Amino acid sequence: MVLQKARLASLVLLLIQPGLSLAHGNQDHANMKAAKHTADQGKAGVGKQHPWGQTGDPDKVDRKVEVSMSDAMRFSPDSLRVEKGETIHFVVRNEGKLMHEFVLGTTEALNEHAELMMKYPNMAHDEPYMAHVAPGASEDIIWRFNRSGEFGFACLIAGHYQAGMKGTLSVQGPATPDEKMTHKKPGHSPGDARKSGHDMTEGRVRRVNREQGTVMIEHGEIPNLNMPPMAMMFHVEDTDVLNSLKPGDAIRFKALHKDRKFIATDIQAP
Ligand SMILES: [Cu+2]
Repeated sequence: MVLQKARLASLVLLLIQPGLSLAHGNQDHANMKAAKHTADQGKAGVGKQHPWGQTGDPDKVDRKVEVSMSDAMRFSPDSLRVEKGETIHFVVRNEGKLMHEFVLGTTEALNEHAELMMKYPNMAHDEPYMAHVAPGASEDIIWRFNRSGEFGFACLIAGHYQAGMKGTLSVQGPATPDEKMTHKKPGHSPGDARKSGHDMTEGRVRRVNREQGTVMIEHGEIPNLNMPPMAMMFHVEDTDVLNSLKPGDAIRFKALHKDRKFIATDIQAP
């Protein structure tokens, strides 16, 4: 019910201001949510380790934290404090009339991502530490803070971050020796792009949407677009290729940015 409302709301928004809302609003949210958790959680139900934590287990939530977002480009509260080891269930509510999002990360990661969003406003992402929330809707994130440090959260929709839509998140607790290694800047994974030639990108299929002609790809570095590894939605020009793709497939492809859209061409299974 809530999800349907959210979709309806983003559809309406799409009609009113196609340019803006396309930023993050054109996803099938129901599918996205369902796939998000399975895609990121390994066999043990534990997601990839990020410097700011990992996907939390819904059965091990310590506390619920409500965050609201407004068209004044502010979060409330805009400062959070967490004990190291806590699993937080965030309920993120959009009180405004514009699309907003809630993304967790280090300051470096958020800055880098915000810059990409200014460059490519139509980028549609999919990570377990972010929620795109339609006007009037709310979304959930379950996140385990198993690394101490000073982190943040932000709305990275083009212009919102720059208007100050961000907050601080402090995770208190002693650091363990292995944490120091994960605190370094998210580096370029060696080889990925170089190995595969100048304009080919390595990736893994997360989801295929044949009606929309899109595919969500967890991709490596894209040298020709100067984009770091992440999960992102691509359009395909020839939708027939989608019939041969399924979640989990390892692929190589050429990533292009054309008419404000990301396009995957020359898709090949290695
Ligand atoms: Cu926003």
